[in-house]
Amino acid sequence: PKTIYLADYTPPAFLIDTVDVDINFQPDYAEVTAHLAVRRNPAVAAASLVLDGEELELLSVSIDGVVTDRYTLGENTLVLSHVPDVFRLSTVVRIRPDLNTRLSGLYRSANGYFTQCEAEGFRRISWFTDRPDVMSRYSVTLHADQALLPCLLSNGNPVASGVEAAGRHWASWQDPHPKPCYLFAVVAAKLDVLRDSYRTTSGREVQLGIYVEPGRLDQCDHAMAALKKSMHWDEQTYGLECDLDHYMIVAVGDFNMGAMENKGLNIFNTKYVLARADIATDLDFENIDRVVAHEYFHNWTGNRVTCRDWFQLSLKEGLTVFRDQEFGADVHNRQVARIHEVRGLRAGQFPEDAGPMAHPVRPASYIEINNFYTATIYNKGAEVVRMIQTLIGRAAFRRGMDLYFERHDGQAVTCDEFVAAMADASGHDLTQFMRWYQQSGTPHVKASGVYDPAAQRYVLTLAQSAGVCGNLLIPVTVALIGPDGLPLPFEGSIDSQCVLSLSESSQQFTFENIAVPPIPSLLRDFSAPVVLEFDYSDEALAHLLAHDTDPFNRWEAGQRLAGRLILQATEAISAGLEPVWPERLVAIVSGMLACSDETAAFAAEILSLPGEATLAEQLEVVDPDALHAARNSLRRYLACQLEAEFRACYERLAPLGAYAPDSTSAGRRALRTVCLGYLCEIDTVSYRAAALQQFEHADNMTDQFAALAVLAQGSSDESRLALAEFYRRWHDEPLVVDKWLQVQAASRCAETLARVEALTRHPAFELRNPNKVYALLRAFGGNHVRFHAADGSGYRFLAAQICALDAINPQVASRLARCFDRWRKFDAARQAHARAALNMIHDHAGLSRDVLEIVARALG
Ligand code: B3K
Ligand code: ZN
Repeated sequence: PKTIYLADYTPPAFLIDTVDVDINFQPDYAEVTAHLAVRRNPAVAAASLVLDGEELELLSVSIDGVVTDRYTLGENTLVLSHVPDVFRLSTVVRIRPDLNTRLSGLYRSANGYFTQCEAEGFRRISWFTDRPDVMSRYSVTLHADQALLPCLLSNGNPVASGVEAAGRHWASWQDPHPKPCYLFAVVAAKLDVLRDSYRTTSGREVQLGIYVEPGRLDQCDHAMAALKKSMHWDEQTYGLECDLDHYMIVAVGDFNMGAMENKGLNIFNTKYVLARADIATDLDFENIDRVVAHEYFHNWTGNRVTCRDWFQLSLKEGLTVFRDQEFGADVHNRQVARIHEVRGLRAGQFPEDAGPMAHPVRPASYIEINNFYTATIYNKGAEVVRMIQTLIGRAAFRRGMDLYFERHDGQAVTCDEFVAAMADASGHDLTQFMRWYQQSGTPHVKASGVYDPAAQRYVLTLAQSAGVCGNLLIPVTVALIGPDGLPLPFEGSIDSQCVLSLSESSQQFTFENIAVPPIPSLLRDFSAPVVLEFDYSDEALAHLLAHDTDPFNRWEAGQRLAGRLILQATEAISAGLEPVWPERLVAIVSGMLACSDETAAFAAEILSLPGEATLAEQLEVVDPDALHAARNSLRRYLACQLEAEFRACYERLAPLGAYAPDSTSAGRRALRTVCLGYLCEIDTVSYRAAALQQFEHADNMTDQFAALAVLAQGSSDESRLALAEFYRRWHDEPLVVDKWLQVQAASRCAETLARVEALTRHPAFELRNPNKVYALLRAFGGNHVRFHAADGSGYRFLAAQICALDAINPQVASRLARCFDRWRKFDAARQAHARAALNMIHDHAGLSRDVLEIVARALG
């Protein structure tokens, strides 16, 4: 397969001003006629027009209305040489959406036909210059059977519709906004619609519609509310209004990713639309808010200003994740949201950045662009945007956004343009900052402090690990916490903190008039995506955990303390010793359990230990069994020491009334679930009975599923009973069945692999449905102790599944193959098993380039 390089970018040789598409849906194929108004790009000297196409059966090509055979068909290209400077190109192709199991391009799902064109799906619908810097005005006409496919939708505004012979109908849509073809969408399906409307500040009336499988309108209210909240938030926060007359969201059960921001016609995975208290958890409700907002925000950051090429993907994704994070923080709980973001970064992005798929936020090359919709592009990309805001301040950041839109509305641009707007609006020099876009890997920042009592001075030294691109510009937000727990004011501080700019390999920062020896609170609110090393004593961490005025760093101190103890215990267990736990923790945890309702969500975060994958990154050679045993031993220790406190807290937090997904009551539920989890570590009949009781009597999915998840960590009768009952109750709700699969695949039980293998043959599982694959197979691949089993059984199982899936859906297979990323962190015997499994995938006949790229990098 061919590697594509950023350095090879050249502007398009031809521009396409308008596209008229006609799609005729027939029972086992669709005929697509496209008329393109093509004109030579005066800035580029090129003779031939090269169009992209994939799995298209070409029926005809005409130039200015005259059928021609003067073209060359290559493997996935259609080349027309000696074309006029301006002409109308028409092509007719036949495609087979019913056979399209890749779910890229136009494909069939239960209720009809749907599209997914990002990144390169449009070429699976029609011949086109499939690249984001070719922007065109589209008009679309759809023809289909009226009874089977009553909803005919596309981007923009409906302009006309009518009936045809033989029970068929048609509809035409026109999108007034020029767009790249990756934002093209059509839907032809049988769907119900929830309608509403939104009036923008300037008075534009936007018709809103959420389209779902018939019978599910009662699961759409939350998504509709989220959409209206997002529209309002973007007006308030960034002065950005909706530019559309119609904004539609369509939910589909077969979808490779979460959702897609097609102009005016978002297509969503059902997982991020459908919700009702009895089938969706608090986390589901919150994720729906975030994803609905994310896709809506793309309308400005991605659609109106789009990417010049796919290397700039983070231009829209990093920025839009940052925006949805800020929205989530504003409408939910800012402190807890930030903690979740950092947990996600450490569990996903840091390992990615330390493994074979490490790449900069702006990659320099790729083989398959779909492999680069990664935690680095999305989440590290969002951190990079957040750092700009931290460095220049919120007001300047807002001016930078305004300037970015003023300069680039309607254009396809690069990350440089975004940073330039921020630099120009703020007066900051961000030249050095640009290295964040070029350099992969997680930087380490070493900090040390010296207090001079005679001079009343504290000197903080910060040093960064050298990267290949040189030193980075790293914002480090700092406060100094005194012995009484109060932050000490110092010169230049605002609210007793300041943002230090670390730009050299080592720098000293001096704080004067510091009357007492402080404990530094560093990298507050996680001001940069780095690993911070500071030699805190256990006492200092306990002090910060109790007193830091930055809630993120309070949580961080707890995670550091717990992480350090678990890693020490891991070493002890590996050496055949019993772990010992310091009593200090008991008082800390006990204090957290006495929190108020308002701080319950935060307490739940403090009491949730760092995960195994996150901790594994800190080990030279990972012993996953010892790590697992150590972490659980700490949980058991705390449960035994604080049994009465956990029980009291569990009882105190019993539901107060009918379920509502608001953040305060969600916080109560989260902490109550944490308590139940600890209590069940004691593994007595009475706590299992309590869990079963909660499972049976819960009036909402959050509490019901929490109890199931706790029980599923064991193989008791109660566990079997609850799992069987859950499936009996919910087998008709696909999204709930996903939870049932996922909770079994994530279980620490020794028999998990055997159970997952059996579930692949269960009627509830379907290899063709991405949600089922993620729920069962990817959850198993993320089950640290079971996937990395010493005998290699986990590796062999997943490798075989990846090969089977690759023939159906390479994008999803390739995401599954990422479970192998960290195989080199383990001992020689495990590495040998993993290598054999990877080789088996690598040598599999007909392997897609998607999976090949991942596996070759892993082995390489
Ligand atoms: N932009 C889409 C992702 C498309 C995935 C292509 N493989 C979702 C999003 O980030 O909003
Ligand atoms: Zn996005």
